[in-house]
Amino acid sequence: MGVNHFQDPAFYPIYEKVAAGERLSRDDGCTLFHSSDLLGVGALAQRVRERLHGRQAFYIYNQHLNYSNICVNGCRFCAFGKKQGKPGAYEMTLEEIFARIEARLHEPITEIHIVGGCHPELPFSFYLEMLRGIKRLRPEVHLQAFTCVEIAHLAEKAGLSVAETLIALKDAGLGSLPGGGAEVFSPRVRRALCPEKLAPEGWLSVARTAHRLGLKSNATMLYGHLESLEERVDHLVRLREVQDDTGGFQAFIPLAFHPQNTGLSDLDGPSAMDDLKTLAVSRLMLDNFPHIKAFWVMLGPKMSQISLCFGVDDVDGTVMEERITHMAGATTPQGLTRAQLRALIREAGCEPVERDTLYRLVG
Ligand code: V47
Repeated sequence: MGVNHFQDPAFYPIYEKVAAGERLSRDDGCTLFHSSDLLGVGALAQRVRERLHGRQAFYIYNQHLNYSNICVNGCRFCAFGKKQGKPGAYEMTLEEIFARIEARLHEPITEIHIVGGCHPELPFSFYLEMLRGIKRLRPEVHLQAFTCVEIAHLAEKAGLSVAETLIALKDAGLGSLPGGGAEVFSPRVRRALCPEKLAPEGWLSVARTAHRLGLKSNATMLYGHLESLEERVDHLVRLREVQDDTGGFQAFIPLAFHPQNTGLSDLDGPSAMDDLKTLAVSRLMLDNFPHIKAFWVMLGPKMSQISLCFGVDDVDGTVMEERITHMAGATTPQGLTRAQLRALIREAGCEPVERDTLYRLVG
């Protein structure tokens, strides 16, 4: 890749920085987002991706478990969360949860990804029992459970500090935190979309505490709704600052907004150009994040495959049952097999690598 590669002359100084391994500024992030030179942004992001991971592309054999959608927050972008007692609200009992795990004991699952709403009543003991019970059934599995938002909620309900809550969950089997609930940190957007939800400072503080206690976590950004491109860059910069301090984030996952059945159903959601550009700019801005993940459930397997040429090095996993995106209109399958994931990666010219949650190689 040379300087002549770019349609957009504003990319030349950015190219020099990327080639030298220098950090990009907020202005660079905005320049990249505002440009229509998608292939130029992609080429820059691929340079970083290949420096970090060569041709490797990661996937995991995982199971998603959305134990309850009952939630006190009422976020306008969410079709999953329901107020207690309202149509569509559900909560699994511990027995139902364990039955879901038992049903797939014969599969070589290495991670169970557990996310739910902020339930007004479930006691803290329910969450501890859930983790302990799953660990009894599958001692070897890694439990990636509860977003920073759920952790802060559990702490408040239990009358514990965030650190005490995380320590108790860790003792019960928690292995790491998924990246959900960050949405977009802009106060303007949050006032419009999710005023009840844990504020950005709270989300970042839970992540910092988890990292201090030795728990890794992921980070997300919900994009393609009311946020501006500058607000996206700000979100990335705030995550980058925390990562400079803690080093505890593993992957960043941009989440493509799905409008159906939400309070923003008049919107279209992000375009294909936007999906790819957001992944590529994330790779470029988050120079201290090891991995950029394309969550195929939201992007679709086809877009996830192409994203491997735009800075992405991870396509998540087998999943098999997902409710949050599907309740918001996703038409993607509920799961992909290992063979499908490997074929998708290979066809993009990458080498499929099965990983566990902590990016250790499996098999
Ligand atoms: O926190 C809610 C988002 C998140 C919608 O850490 C929506 O590896 C799109 O965080 N359209 C949950 N997104 C999913 C999540 C996740 C997924 C896969 C992997 C990982 C990881 C994390 O989904 C929520 C919220 O930010 N969300 N509603 C919607 N309508």
